[in-house]
Amino acid sequence: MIPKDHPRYESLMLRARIVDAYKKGILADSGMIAHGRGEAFDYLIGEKTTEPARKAERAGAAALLLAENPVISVNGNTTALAAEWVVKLAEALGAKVEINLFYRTASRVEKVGEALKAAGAKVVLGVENEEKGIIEGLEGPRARASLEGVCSADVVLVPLEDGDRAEALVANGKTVVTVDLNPLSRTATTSTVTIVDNVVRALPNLIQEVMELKNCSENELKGILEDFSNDKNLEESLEIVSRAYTGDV
Ligand code: PTJ
Repeated sequence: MIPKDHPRYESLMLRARIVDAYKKGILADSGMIAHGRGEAFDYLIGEKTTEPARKAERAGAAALLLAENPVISVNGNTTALAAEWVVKLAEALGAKVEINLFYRTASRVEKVGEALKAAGAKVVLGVENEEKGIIEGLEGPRARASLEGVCSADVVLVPLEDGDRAEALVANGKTVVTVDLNPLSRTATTSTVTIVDNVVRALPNLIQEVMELKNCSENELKGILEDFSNDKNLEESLEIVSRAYTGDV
């Protein structure tokens, strides 16, 4: 039991969810390590949504609203921390939800699917008994994707994605929106729009942006996307990280 007045209450609660998801078979063991890396970067940006993150969330929402076939690709960590937000965002966008696991096992796919359904998802792609598609340029289970989901998507939201897969998705002509607290990761630097924010804040913020932008014209949405530079935005996030030691974040 974590006392509510603990100064690191929020962070400890997220840890507890991660550990619980691991015990339930939703999270990969490496998912705990990935979470620790995320925690460290989150600490450095002040554990809040920064200005550049907010700009990226707006650009990401514009990209997803412009999509003809938007897909939210979900792994163990995202399910553990933000399953309800994934479902709400998918509803707001009319997007598909697909399970794509880096450490794929039939049992984890089943458990992640159950958790997404418990959070309100009606249809979940990427499950075991589905016809398999392939992301060109990747090999093994990591290459697997759903034919009606990621394979035919024009815009994919991939929170906490592995670098190889993010690169392959971009190479396959997809617009890739990612959420990654590490602005130096290969995923962050190769994606079209990188949101350097914790997935627990980024997904609710994306929903808010989608609601605010959904009546914009196609040209207005394209304008938001064209004005966004991922490289510049990552530089701004890195600047915030480097100011952290002065306590000035
Ligand atoms: O569930 P699976 O099998 O698909 O596995 C998922 C993980 C995340 C274990 C797998 O994709 C992996 O090993 O990822 P990496 O290469 O460790 O990358 C994870 C990235 O997510 C790192 O750059 C972390 O900084 C970042 N990250 C971790 N937690 C969060 C985060 N970014 C946003 N919000 C978080 N809560």
